[in-house]
Parts: sequence; structure tokens; C-alpha cells
Amino acid sequence: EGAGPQEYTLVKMVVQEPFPEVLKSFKSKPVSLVAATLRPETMYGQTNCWVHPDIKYIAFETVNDGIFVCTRRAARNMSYQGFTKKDGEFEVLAEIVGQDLLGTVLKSPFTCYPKIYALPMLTIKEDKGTGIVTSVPSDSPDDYAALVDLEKKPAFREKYGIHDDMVLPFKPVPILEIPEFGNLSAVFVYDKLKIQSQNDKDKLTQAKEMVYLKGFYDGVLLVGEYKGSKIQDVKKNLQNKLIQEKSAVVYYE
Ligand code: A2H
Repeated sequence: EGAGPQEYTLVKMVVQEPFPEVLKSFKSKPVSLVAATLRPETMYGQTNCWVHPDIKYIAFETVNDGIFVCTRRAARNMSYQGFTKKDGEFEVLAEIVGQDLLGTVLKSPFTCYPKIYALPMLTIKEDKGTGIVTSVPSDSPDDYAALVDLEKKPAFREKYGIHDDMVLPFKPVPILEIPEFGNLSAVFVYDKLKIQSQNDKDKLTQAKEMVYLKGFYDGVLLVGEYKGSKIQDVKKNLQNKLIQEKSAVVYYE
């Protein structure tokens, strides 16, 4: 990583009925779990949202985008980037532990699934992005590994009160073709490296290295208005489209 700030696209994953208990009092405004991504061009393949059951999140009000749920640290950063009324200030409307967000119904931009769910991921870092991650198991080895963990282990689902129908219908969606890796590159490298779980750290690092650069330079979109284009040529256009339709904002840290 370089010396400058990292730019993320913050995708608004909008809370739908039935609201979880901890968010019920905010219903009159749009409430979003905001996910920081480096890959806006992959939003067509979202299958779920990841939250860490033990991380503490907050809800705060933005000037233009309704109520955001993210870590306190991310809210503080946002408050210096024009998201709140007063520079450097944000009012904590609620403190929420990730556990209480699990199973929340969400609507997220571009994905073919009309509603998706907040599910547990245990490798989320508290000190990066918003502490909320959008899941694209077709192209992110971390996301695919975490989704397979939930699929394969009913006890893991049960522990967090996750119903089968929040997980089992959500298959990875072919959205990018990468030469040598096919149209589900994360699945390909997961199988090739025989990754066992989301905790398989070294192999997942290797998997990410394998797909990342190749995807960026040689990956071709299979869906959407830029179908047939190379990712590097349209990544920025897709970020702009998300921003214009108010489904995303830019965030730095
Ligand atoms: B990426 P970097 Cl398709 N903890 O988005 C763990 N992971 C986090 C996180 C956190 N607190 N915040 C963001 N991330 C993930 C899409 C994606 C991503 C694809 C492929 C690779 C990929 C869909 N998930 O990231 O350390 C988010 O997942 C590969 C690293 O700042 C975000 O982009 O480079 C990326 O990690 C940011 O990681």
C-alpha cells in the first residue's frame, strides 16, 4: 500500500422490512449498512452482506444519505469528509453489536437478488473500511470461503440464528470472465488451492494474489451495460453510475 489515502466505494445496503429490533426506531428515514469495497465493478455479483457478530457498530445520521450503520471509527472518518452537519462531529444514534444485525434483509444495487441478508464473517477487521463488507463470492476468495462455511455447516448457521433460506439459495453469479480462471474465479482458486475455510489465511492471501491483477487487466464483464468490456476500462464508469443513482458514495481512509 502506498503513502496516500485509499479510496473506497461505499455501497449502501438499504435495510428492508422487517427491521431488526435495534434499528426499528429509525424507520422513517432510509437506513443503510454501508460496505467499503475496492471493486465497484463486481456489485452485480452480490449475494449477501457480511458483519462481524462481535464488532460494535453505530448508527449516525448523514446530511444527504439517511442513516448509516458502520464502525465508530469509520463514522469519525466520514465526519471529516462532509458526511455530517458539522466537520468532525457525528451524533451516535445507537450502539449496535454485529450479532443484532444478523439476518437483516437488505436491498443492494446491481445484484440480481432482489433481497439479500446480513450474515456472519469472522475475519472482518475492525480497523479497516466500515467493518461491513459486501459479499461477491464469484470473485472474492474470502467471500466464497465464508459463504461455503455457512453452507456446509448447519451448526454454524444455527449458532447465529441464520435460517437456511438466507444462505442456501444464494449461489455465486458469473459476472466476470478471467482467462485461465473462467467465470467464477474465486470458486476456481478456492478449489485449486483446496481452501478449507475462511480461516485458511495463507491460502486465501495466495488466492487473492492469483485473481486480483489478472482480473483487473484481463477480466471482461459478462453482465450489465458494459457487458463485453474490460474491467480496467469501465471500473470508474461503474463507480460513477453507482454514485449518480445514489447507491454509493466515495470514502477515503
Ligand atoms: B472487496 P484492502 Cl469481488 N475486513 O470488495 C475485511 N475485509 C474487508 C474489510 C474489513 N473491515 N473492509 C473491506 N474488506 C474487503 C469486493 C471484493 C473485494 C472482491 C474481490 C476482492 C476484494 C467484494 N467483497 O478485496 O485491505 C472488501 O472486499 C480483496 C482484498 O483495503 C474490499 O474490497 O485492500 C477489500 O477487502 C479492501 O481491502
